Amino acid sequence: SPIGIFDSGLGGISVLHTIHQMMPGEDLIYIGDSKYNPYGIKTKEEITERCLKICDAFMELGCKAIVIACNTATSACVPLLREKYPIDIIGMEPALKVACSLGEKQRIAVWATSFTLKEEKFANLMHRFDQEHQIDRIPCPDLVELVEKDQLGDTKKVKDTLNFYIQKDQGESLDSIVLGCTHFIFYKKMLRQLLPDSVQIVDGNEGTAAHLKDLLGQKQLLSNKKTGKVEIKNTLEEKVEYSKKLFQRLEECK
Ligand code: DGN
Repeated sequence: SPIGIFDSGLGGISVLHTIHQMMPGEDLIYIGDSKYNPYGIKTKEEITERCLKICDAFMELGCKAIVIACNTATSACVPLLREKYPIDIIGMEPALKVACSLGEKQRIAVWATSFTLKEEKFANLMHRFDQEHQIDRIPCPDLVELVEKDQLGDTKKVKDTLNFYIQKDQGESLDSIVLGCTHFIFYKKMLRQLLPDSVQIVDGNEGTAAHLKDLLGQKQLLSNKKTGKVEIKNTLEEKVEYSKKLFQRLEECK
């Protein structure tokens, strides 16, 4: 049976790609909720309602696990989803732990949606690390919008926006930036060019995929096929082609 993966729109395509790379034999179904994007400025109740709809759809499709490829949706309702559904629900959170493991007294900027940064889940995560490290929260709503609007090129607008967020935390003295929103992964290469070499860029995609593989392995639910099917859906029909193009783009630069 397949693994269901979803996000508020296109960001989760980067997670879909990482999972496909790590577990090529699995059948994957992706649902992007672009019709209701962005989640980042909605209420917890609104986000939860969308997540329930999507997870119901995955259950009907007979999924063996669900990955919430969205930090915002995870902060809103992961405990509730875990209670409601009988299969493994894998969530995402900003990879602060990875960033803090890079050295002592790290200066870290966490880029995410304002929702993720405001929620209790993140406050608890911060609390585990902010005694020893300096952690800045940077909400980056414009980056989500740029991705949703197909603005992935190396344009002035994209660079200006990235530079704006870099300047917000004085790029030079930083040790790392945590990409705590799956949409931002598409700008990783460009960010690399804009940032000094000393600044690491950290994200949670690999960790999430590895965790999923572990859980399925423990339950002997891993597929033994060589190549799985990747199906990409979106609640906005006109975004399906663009989503496939994004996936293809990641395939080509691996
Ligand atoms: N991609 C989502 C995340 O990881 O938080 C959020 C995007 C959004 O809906 N604002």
